[in-house]
Amino acid sequence: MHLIIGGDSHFGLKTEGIDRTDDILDSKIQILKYMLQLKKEGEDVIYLDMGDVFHGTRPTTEVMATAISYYRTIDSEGIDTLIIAGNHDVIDQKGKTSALAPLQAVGFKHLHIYHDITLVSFHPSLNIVTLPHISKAHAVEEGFKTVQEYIDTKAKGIEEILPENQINIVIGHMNVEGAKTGTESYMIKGAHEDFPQVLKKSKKVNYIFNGHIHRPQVIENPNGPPIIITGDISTNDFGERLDTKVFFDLELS
Ligand SMILES: [Mn+2]
Repeated sequence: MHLIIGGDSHFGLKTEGIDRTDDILDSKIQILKYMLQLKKEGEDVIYLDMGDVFHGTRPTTEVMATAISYYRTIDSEGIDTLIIAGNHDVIDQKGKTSALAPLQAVGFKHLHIYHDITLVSFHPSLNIVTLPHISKAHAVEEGFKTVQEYIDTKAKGIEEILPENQINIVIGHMNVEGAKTGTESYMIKGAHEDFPQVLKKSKKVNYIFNGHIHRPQVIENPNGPPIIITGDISTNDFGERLDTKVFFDLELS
């Protein structure tokens, strides 16, 4: 079983007025080709898409069509894809979800989109905790004063029910203390919440992957697994011109 992990596509991004859809799609297609090769070799593949699929909450019809067409190809190959909403996707308004709503409405069989903190068990002994960006409106609707309070409470409840002796993976779109940022201006947008301590320190968590921060890096985490920051998949601005962009392949036996 291979988990392919990458995030922060930012479909719809313009850099200095230049439309970046083609560059972003090129990077996404590299991931797709890699997954198709694994499938061809008879491997099981799950794609974890780490948030900020779209750069803005109102993507143009062209941008949306590009994204739908991309995820349709993956879906038709029978590859399960989990997307967690990022701060750029989410609409901070009561009753609204995110720019991902049209993708969800297509009704792809293998595409799963998460706007809340949940525990997903896809395969026996493999569990994935989703930590998407949570808006203020969402937290208030759930009866919390702050988003951090909601995240910490919900994360605590999930940590308690995490099965022992299974593979438990957390995927987040949060701030991570100690991370070096390259493109702050893209990230800050309505997102000030920290990765919940309870999951950072949990002895039951085997792997932590986190999007949101655009510079790929590994953050030491003395009481839990290292936090792998997946970064954005293509160079988003000139401040990142020297960065190497990556996606991850986690092979589980
Ligand atoms: Mn981002």
